[in-house]
Amino acid sequence: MAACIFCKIVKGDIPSFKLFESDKVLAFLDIQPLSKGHALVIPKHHGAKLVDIPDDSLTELLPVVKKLAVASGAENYNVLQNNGRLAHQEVDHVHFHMIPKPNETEGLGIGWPAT
Ligand code: DGP
Repeated sequence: MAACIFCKIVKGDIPSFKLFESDKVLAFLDIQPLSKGHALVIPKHHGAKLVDIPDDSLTELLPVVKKLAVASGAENYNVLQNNGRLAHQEVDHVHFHMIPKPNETEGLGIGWPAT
């Protein structure tokens, strides 16, 4: 979709710090991180909400979220996926947030990239 920010990131028209890439999935650092290592995992196929994404793309997303959670080194993290404005979705291209919750003793980011 031409006007979609995340489609532009997929095409390389907007730069991003890529963490993982496959035929169907891209992961990159969030530009407005809530913590160090805050990552976004998206299907390359454009769809605004979860229900718009083909199952074969969806099934590839969660293992990548898991891979990034492990690579972050965080023992504590949130995985979020917002759908619609009332649910705080700002970018209308499906994305999973993987948000490490660092404590004072654990290091973060050492595992990037997660390939
Ligand atoms: P949400 O509220 O769930 O739609 O979160 C959208 C996230 O996307 C938000 O945390 C900021 C991030 N974001 C928006 N534009 C860009 C961008 O151009 N590059 C990157 N890396 N992240 C972006």
